[in-house]
Amino acid sequence: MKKEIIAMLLAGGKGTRLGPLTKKLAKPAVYFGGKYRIIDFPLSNCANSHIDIVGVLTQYESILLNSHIGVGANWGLNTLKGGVTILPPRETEQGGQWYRGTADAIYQNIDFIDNHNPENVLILSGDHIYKMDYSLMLDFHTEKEGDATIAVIEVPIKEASRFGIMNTDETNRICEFEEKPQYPQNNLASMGIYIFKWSVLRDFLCEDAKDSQSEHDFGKNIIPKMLHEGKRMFAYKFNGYWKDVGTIESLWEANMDLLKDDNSLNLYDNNWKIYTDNVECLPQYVSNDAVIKNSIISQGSMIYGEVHNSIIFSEVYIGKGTKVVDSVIMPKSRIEDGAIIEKSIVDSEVVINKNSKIGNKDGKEIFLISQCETEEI
Ligand code: ADQ
Ligand code: ADP
Repeated sequence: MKKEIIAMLLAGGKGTRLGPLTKKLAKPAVYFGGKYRIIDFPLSNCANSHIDIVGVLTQYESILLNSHIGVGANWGLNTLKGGVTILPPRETEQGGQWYRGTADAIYQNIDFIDNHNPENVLILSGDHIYKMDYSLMLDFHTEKEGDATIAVIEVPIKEASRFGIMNTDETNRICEFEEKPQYPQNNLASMGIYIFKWSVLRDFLCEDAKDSQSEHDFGKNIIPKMLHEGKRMFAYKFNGYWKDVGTIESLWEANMDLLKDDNSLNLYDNNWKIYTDNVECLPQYVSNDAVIKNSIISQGSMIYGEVHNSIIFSEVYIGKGTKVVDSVIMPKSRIEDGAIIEKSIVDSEVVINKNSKIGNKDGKEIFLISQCETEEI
């Protein structure tokens, strides 16, 4: 029997722009929002959209990601028919090689997809923070009888060169597409979320695999080729909160967005929960002298100092006389007595020494403190 749709989640990128945060961790495994990892968002979206078969394509530093995802139980995905399958590059009869790009990662898993015999394939990225009902995008795709549908969002024009940018006609059919244009003419950006008719995509992937000039990338190769060959490609407009957290600055901003009054991501929405691997921790403790304002404080943390407009992950220690402002402190880090942290991201398991001062709340830059080094971004 034909399945209407399955999802393939690309989680293999190195994430070099996140600096030391991804030295030992794949980008999708990076911490976010006090208790989550980035990949929890697309996985929860799949579960909430009733997509019950998800292949996760991993590659770079994938061990931690594998143990976090497991069989998908935290997202309720293992109890459904298919569940989550982790798909690292592997040896086959034809030999084996690393995924050469996003399209190659899907190409190397053609058998997995064929086994499920889907009408459509949803391709997702492991590094976006958003809540999205993919079933509405599928309805749009089906209604348009599209070969491909790309989710799009308007971005500030000064950021447009970081994205795939397109032009559409009045029926939302895509007429032009350029991957990361140097001088973007408009701001309609690809969110890197695609629904393809599988039979069509399959042919393009097989062609692309033979092309030695290709970088085997959806944005650079597959989408331009499909458009060039006149395929029916549509843009599905998304109006909610969406952020590509590929840089330290955007990761910090997305965390800070959670603390805004008008935050449209809303993690407290019971109709669209974001699930994660719940770690067992002690309750948090807040001392008599502690001051906490507009912050998210996670389990097992101990607060003796001041925390303003910050995200504190689990088992963090904030010592006496400290001041943490506009910052993100990842699990198990210790801010020793008297330290001042402003506009910074402190990686997990880092100790900030007594009375040190890091960051500047009035400055433009975000400071990143990790175990390996201290960086000014
Ligand atoms: P980029 O953000 O540059 O552009 P890309 O580097 O292709 O995205 O990564 C997309 C996803 O694939 C990430 O989750 C990454 O981890 C994963 N990935 C990268 N290489 C991989 C590999 N070899 N194997 C497995 N997974 C891999 C894309 C589009 C743009 C669009 C933006 C939106 O190309 O058109 O605007 O996403 O963020
Ligand atoms: P960034 O652009 O921040 O480095 P991305 O996740 O977008 O992060 O991926 C960057 C590049 O790393 C991509 O071009 C991708 O092809 C490449 N890449 C993906 N997997 C690996 C890997 N296992 N080892 C090295 N590079 C990889």
